[in-house]
Amino acid sequence: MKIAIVCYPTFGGSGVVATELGLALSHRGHEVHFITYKQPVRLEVLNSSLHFHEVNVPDYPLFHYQPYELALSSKLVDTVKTYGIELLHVHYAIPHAYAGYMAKQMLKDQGIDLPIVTTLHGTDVTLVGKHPFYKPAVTFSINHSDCVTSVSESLKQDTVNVFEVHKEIKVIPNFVDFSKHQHHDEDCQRSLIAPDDQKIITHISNFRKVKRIDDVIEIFYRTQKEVNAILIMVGDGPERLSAMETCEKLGIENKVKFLGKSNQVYQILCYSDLFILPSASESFGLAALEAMMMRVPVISTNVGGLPEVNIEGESGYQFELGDVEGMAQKSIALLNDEQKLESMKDRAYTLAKRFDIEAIVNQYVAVYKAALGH
Ligand code: GMT
Repeated sequence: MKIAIVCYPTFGGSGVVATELGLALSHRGHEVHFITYKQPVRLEVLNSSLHFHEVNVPDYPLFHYQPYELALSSKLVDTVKTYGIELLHVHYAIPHAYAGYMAKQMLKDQGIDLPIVTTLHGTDVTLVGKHPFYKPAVTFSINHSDCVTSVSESLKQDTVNVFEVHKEIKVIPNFVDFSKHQHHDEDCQRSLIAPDDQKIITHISNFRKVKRIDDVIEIFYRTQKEVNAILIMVGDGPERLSAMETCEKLGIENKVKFLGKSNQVYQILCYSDLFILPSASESFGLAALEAMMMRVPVISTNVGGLPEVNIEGESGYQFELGDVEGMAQKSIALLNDEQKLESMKDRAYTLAKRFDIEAIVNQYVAVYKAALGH
C-alpha cells in the first residue's frame, strides 16, 4: 500500500506512535509518506519506501494566524497525486483530521477517492478538542473519517461522551518495539549516573500542567527522605522552570537532574528503578509503557487509560489523582524491598509484551484494508 501519515513531528507520544508505525509499515514493504512541518524526531532514515514532505507556511503580514490547515491540505492533494497515495492516516484530530477532510474533498473533485483513517490520541479529545471553539470542527472531522481509532478503551469512552459520534471507534492500543529496544544490564552504564546503593527515579513528559510536575517533585521529596535516591526529569515544557525553583526551595536541587528533551529515553530508562507518572489525564501513557518495556515499574494515577497499561500490584501501583503521600509511601516501600523491586521489574517487562508492535501493526493494516474496501 502507499500510505500518507500526518502527525506532529515532535517528542510527544502521538508523533512517536505515528513515526514508529510508519517505520514498521515500510519494513513490511509498504510505501510510507510523512507529511508534516518538520522531519519527525524518530525518523532518521529516508529511502525509497520512506519519504518526508515538508509543509511550508510562508509568513504573510496580513494574517494574524498563518493558515497551516490550508497549507497541509494543499500539500496532501499534491503528494497524493504525485505519488499515487492510496490512503491517508492522520494522527491527532486537530487540525489533521480537518485538513484531511478538505484534501479528500478537493481530490474527489478530480475523481480521486482518498480514504482517511483518524487516530485519536488523547488531548485532541479530552482537553483541546472539547473546547467550544473547536468542538464542532472536531466532531465533523471524526464523523467524516472513513475509520476512526483510539489508543485506549478509556479514550473511546471519553470520545463518545464528549462528541456526538456516529462513527464506530476501534481501539488499537499504542505499542513498543521489543526488537529495537531491549534491557541489557551490561549496556546500561548505570555507574556513570549513580553509585550502586543509590536508586534512580525517572519522569518523562512534556511538562504540561496535565502532567502534575509539582506532584512528581513532591513525591520525590518525600521519598528521598527515606531512600537514597535521585530523580531524573526528562522533557521540557511550561512547568519546567517552576519545578526547578521548587527543587531549590526544597533544597533537593542536587538530587534532581533536569535533562531536557532527549533522544536517549531508552538509555535513561535502562538504568531507572522506578517511573513516576501522576498525570491528571492520560489517554494511554506511552511513557509508562516504554518504562515497563525497559523493566521499570510505574507509580501512576488511575486516570484515563493508565489502568489499561499499568496493572495494579503487578507492573506498579495506581493512586487517586493528587495522592502524593500514597505514591511516596509505595515508592519508599518498593525501593527498600530489593526482592519485590526485582520481581516487579520482571512483571512490568512481561506485561509490556501485550503491546508489542508486531501484533498492533497488523491491527492497523486490517483497518487500512477495510477503509480501502479490500
Ligand atoms: O501527553 C501529551 O500531552 C502528549 C500527547 C500527544 O499527543 O503526543 O499524548 C497523548 O497521546 C499519547 C500517544 O497516544 C498517549 O500515550 C498520551 O497518554 C496522551 N496524553 C494525554 O492524554 C494527556
